[in-house]
Amino acid sequence: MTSSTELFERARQVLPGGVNSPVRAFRAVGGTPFFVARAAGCRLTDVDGRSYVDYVCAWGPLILGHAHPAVLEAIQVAAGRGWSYGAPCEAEVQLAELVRCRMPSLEMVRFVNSGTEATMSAVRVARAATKRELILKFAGGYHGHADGFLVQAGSGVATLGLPDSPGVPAAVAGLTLTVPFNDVAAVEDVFRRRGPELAAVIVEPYLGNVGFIAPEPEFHPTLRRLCDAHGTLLIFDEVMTGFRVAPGGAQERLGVRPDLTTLGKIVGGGLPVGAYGGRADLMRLVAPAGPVYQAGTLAGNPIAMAAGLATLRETARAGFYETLERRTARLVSGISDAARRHRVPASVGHAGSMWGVFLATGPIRNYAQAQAADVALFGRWHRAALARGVFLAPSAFEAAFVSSAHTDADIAFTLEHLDAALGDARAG
Ligand code: KE4
Repeated sequence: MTSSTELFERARQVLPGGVNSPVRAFRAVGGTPFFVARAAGCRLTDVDGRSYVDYVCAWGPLILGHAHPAVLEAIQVAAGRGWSYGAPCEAEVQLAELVRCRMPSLEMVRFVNSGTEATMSAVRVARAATKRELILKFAGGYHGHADGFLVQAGSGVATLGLPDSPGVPAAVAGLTLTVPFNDVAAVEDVFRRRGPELAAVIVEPYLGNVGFIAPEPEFHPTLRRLCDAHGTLLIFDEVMTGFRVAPGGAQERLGVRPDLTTLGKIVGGGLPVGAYGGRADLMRLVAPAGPVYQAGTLAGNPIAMAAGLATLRETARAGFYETLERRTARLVSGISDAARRHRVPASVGHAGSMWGVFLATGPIRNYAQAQAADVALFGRWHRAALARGVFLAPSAFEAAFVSSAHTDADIAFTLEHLDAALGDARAG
């Protein structure tokens, strides 16, 4: 019995499913999750001494890889000054100013502790500003676990095949309309029928919680146009894409300016940070500047702010994003070639260093089509890859990531072993 197996048995006695977030339980791919002993660069090492090239990257935050020296030093220096003040500190202002510089649509920013807090708060602001209650999201979109978002959600809900979630009142779920991603006609129909009731459209600009699905060229401009025509606010949920798919996130890459944006993951460098921001007239509605209440004991935590600042500053280095995109393109191209050699239907995609592969014939343009992916084959591939030292997201319905710590040699190692693992998986 491995130490991970023993730890997982103990964990299941005291933590629901043995984990603190469902996707970590390996339910969708089988096997026992490994328990991490330490991490550095692009590698995780488990309690049994096995190491893995990591493409989960803590589900997105670690664009620099694990334990980056600049982030480690920033955390250590900040910790030496105390680690929770319950009062403002300069780092909060510095990070907010840096976010605004990188993403100018965020004229004002509020820091919270998670992506979920960011999205639930942004929707509250939108409802207050418009005095409307309905929101529109997209099937497979995952915006955290607040009640109103657990309607045809992605990520763990999709991974575990859950019919949304018990405990969400019908009255709350009924305020969330859902249509397929990339479906312009369906969006136009919703606005035709319910436009005057719509407070906001909330969208992952690139779907990353069903695997990786890119928007079609007319999709986001249509959302922008219809929101403007109906007084509805456009919320870009950039928790995953922010600072990932471009220096200024998806809104820079797509050239579409949302009214509100939510952030998480990279903005905290792997520490618990979420943020929401946008038009100053909207953000001035947030207490204590305005009447929309939102608060948080640990919001703006000085260590988390320091980690976010160090991370964003490192990503500002010349050529950072170009190198990441080049390596990611090489990885997905190699995976596509391997699938072809093994005669496995596969559809790969990436934007910047966010990527995904569906074991299904492409193109995949929405969640319904993504569900055609061969989940059983993906599970066998995941396990075979893990045995060879490559850690893919333990779900056929999650995006993956490349960090600046992944070298060309790591990509070559990965392609060699993913190819062999796919052969093993196909052999069954
Ligand atoms: P958190 O509350 O988990 O910090 O953020 C929620 C969230 C909101 N919006 C988007 C676009 C997101 O991707 C997320 C969280 N992403 C998942 C991974 N697909 C988190 C992983 C997990 O739940 O363990």
